[in-house]
Amino acid sequence: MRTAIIGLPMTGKTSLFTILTGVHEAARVGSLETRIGIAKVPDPRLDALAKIFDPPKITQAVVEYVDFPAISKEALRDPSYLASLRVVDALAHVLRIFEDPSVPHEKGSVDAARDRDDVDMELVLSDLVVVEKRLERVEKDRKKIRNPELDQEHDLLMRCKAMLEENTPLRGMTLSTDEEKRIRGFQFLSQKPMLYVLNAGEEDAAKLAEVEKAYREKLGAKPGTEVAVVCGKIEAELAELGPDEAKELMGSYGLAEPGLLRIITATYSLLGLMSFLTAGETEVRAWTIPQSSTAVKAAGAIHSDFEKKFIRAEVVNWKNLTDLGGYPGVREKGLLRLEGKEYIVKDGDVLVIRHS
Ligand SMILES: Nc1nc2c(ncn2[C@@H]2O[C@H](COP(=O)(O)OP(=O)(O)OP(=O)(O)O)[C@@H](O)[C@H]2O)c(=O)[nH]1
Ligand SMILES: [Mg+2]
Repeated sequence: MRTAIIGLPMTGKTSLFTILTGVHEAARVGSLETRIGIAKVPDPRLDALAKIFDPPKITQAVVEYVDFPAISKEALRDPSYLASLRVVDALAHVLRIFEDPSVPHEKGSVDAARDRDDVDMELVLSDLVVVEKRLERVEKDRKKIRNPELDQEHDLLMRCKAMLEENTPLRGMTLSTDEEKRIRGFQFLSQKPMLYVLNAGEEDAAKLAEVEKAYREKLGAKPGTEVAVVCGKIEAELAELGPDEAKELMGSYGLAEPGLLRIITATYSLLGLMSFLTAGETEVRAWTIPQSSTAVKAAGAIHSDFEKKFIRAEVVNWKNLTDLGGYPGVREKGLLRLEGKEYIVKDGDVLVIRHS
């Protein structure tokens, strides 16, 4: 799972990257390279389980973030910039809402809705170029041979074109499973799920929830999008501190919860993800899978062999397992269930996969 952090110059992209990955690099303002970092998904359930199983290893789920150079018309014509943007699963667009005269704003004033629309339009235009090029090719081919496949592709591309020409991102498009497959190869930028990250000033630190609510209304609910807010500058500083110091500083700013948690939660919800857990004497671990995944798919996330040789899954809710102090307790209470391949895994399920 990889999310690209994009946005106009000096909006707080690198600050967000630091918040998420804990990797700090102050000297990169205006940098033209992309950087990949790993965010560990905070999960208190792991700590609770570790208390019971006392394993040498605790492994959090991870999500990858890429710090992209500022987005612009030029960048979106650069083949290598485009290529690395096309392969990500989601986009996080950093919108500046902090006022600070010492930080220049490319457009001269702070206006999140305008910046959102401008960047979305650039994504739309870049997709339109791809659609038109492909349509030209398909139309040529259709003159040579009759092929229902080509006709279907033509119709689908015409639908994309109509949407894009109305300046509507493809995120809002309703697609059948077949169309979804057909369209996937184009890796359209305006089709990628979009997280709008509002970068607020330190004066907003104590009321981030209110700020987020106000901006949700201002930006309007759009399909395939989510909104989250961070306090870029101070939260990036926090990312470098140890947990105790960070907590103290958070308290002094009035920050209720770490930005990492808010962004990850929003990313999970945007991408329809959830976590299940595994717990034993050697390792306690969280795994990320799409919501509504079956037990056999969850087994495959652990190991492809487990998916092929799946027999059954032993399932128990993490809270029951920790409340009752381990497996003997849940067995005694009859809370450990045996489930088959088609069982729909729930967030917080602890699984043991039985395989041949
Ligand atoms: N006052 C204030 N300044 C901020 C905030 N977030 C970022 N900045 C400042 O804005 C400048 C740019 O921040 P970065 O995180 O480097 O922004 P960026 O989008 O990565 O910038 P480029 O990569 O150069 O496009 C830095 O000087 C930050 O200290 C904020 O919440 N409040
Ligand atoms: Mg940067």
